[in-house]
Amino acid sequence: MALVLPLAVMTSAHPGSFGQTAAAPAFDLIPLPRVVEPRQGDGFVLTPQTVIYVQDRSADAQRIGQYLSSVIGIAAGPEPPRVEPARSSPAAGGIHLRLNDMKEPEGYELTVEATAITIAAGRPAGLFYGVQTLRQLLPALIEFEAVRADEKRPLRVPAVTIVDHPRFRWRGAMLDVARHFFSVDEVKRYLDLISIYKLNRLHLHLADDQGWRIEIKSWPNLTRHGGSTEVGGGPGGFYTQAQYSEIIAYARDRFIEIVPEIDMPGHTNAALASYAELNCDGKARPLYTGIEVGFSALCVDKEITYRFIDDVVREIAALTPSRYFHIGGDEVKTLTPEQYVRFIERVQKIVQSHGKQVVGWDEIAPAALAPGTLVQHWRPDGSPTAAVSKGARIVMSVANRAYLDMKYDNSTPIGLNWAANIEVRDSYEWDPADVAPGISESALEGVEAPIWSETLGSMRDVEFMAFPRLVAIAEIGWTREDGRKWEEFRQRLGAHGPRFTALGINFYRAASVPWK
Ligand code: TNX
Repeated sequence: MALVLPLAVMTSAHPGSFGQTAAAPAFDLIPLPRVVEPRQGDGFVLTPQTVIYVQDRSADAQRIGQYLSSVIGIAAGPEPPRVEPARSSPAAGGIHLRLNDMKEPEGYELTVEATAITIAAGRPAGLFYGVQTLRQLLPALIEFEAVRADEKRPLRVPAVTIVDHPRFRWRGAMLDVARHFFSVDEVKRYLDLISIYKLNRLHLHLADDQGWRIEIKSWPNLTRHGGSTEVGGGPGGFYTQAQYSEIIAYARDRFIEIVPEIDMPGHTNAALASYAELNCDGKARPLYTGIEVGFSALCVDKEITYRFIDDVVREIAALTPSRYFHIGGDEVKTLTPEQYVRFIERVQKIVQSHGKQVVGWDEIAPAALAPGTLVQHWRPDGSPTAAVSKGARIVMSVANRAYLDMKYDNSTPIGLNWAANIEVRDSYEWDPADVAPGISESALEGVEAPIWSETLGSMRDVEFMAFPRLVAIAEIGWTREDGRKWEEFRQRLGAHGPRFTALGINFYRAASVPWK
């Protein structure tokens, strides 16, 4: 019989359990869960007979069972564990996934005993996060496809009870596929990696001066011409609508929502190069492969501009389950403030007419924002107070903490440094609720770590900049603020070195982290 106590009781009865700095270092889990209670006994050993029992017949729950089976793979036996419907009287000796009446939408409880492992959650998302926690309780070697299965055994999971839910609803990463293009398989790999750390948004920056990366059937030259290059003059690329849908489905299976961004009115040279009529002077711009910003803008006083935007938003919105559509709005240097505000307000109406809510970079704050708009705060010297006072909610991506394209230090061979050099400690040791006066926890939708790709030409480059800083941001998004301490985090992070290696991640071996 599993010992499952309500969270409040557990927390108050064991005030020292949070963080687990002393005896058990929280089993090196990242993000750190709310409550980690080691239990008596030896824990659970996976064998070739271990079965995954899924109590709920929903497609989501079944998929999570299959996902867990594929994570374990052939580490426990000659075949991945079987996935079966739960029996009415719970069988001992298996891994049980079940839905209960837990209120926290992404919360879960994980119990490991000698006789069984149980993950219970109110919703499938919570089951998935419980599975990711269980994955981290298994040896890093399970991630290593090249290692012989018998070298991974015995697969022992320590006896423990974990009760957990996230701090923020929005725990995001952003990938700039415009400056350099990344293939569907590369995006899937990024999704795989971020899902291990319980991130639940991937914002795709789908258009910028250097490239248009998503097929728009009513404006085919956007990708045919506008998608044909990238920074440095490489061949670029784009996603067909079918490929975009494939990315969305892959993300959904990992409980990640894809948030599409079409940056406008600036950062639009690829569109202006593809269609002469979008320019005020009616002349197509040349394609652009440099890394300057701020020089391009749609012709905000021409009606065709809004027909164009309506078509683009309609086609993308129809493919996108997220309620959000990101309109960019950053770094416009060629319009008057009045032109800019009028543009944003008109585009907001278009986005709403297609059933979506606007997300924009913090420059959109002077416009009249509809309730429910999300403002992504990125400028270190800015303040989101104006946006908050209009009822917007904030996604915190402040560049001197959360930008993964910033160099670690002066010797980092790739990346930019206009906002800061960001060492791993800098990316961890800050509180999104304490970045600027006037925003508090309740105004925050969450955090997001963008990675801009001007200087990142390959997935290896992306991984080097994202790992381990993205893992630090993931913990900020999930773990209670009062449970985070750099001294303790760096130990847990060091323990993830072998897991990064097993996953083939090209990561930055920060000197400040005791890598195992
Ligand atoms: C600023 S952040 C930009 C991007 C650049 C990035 C480079 C933002 C909203 N705009 O266009 O790629 O800096 O760090």
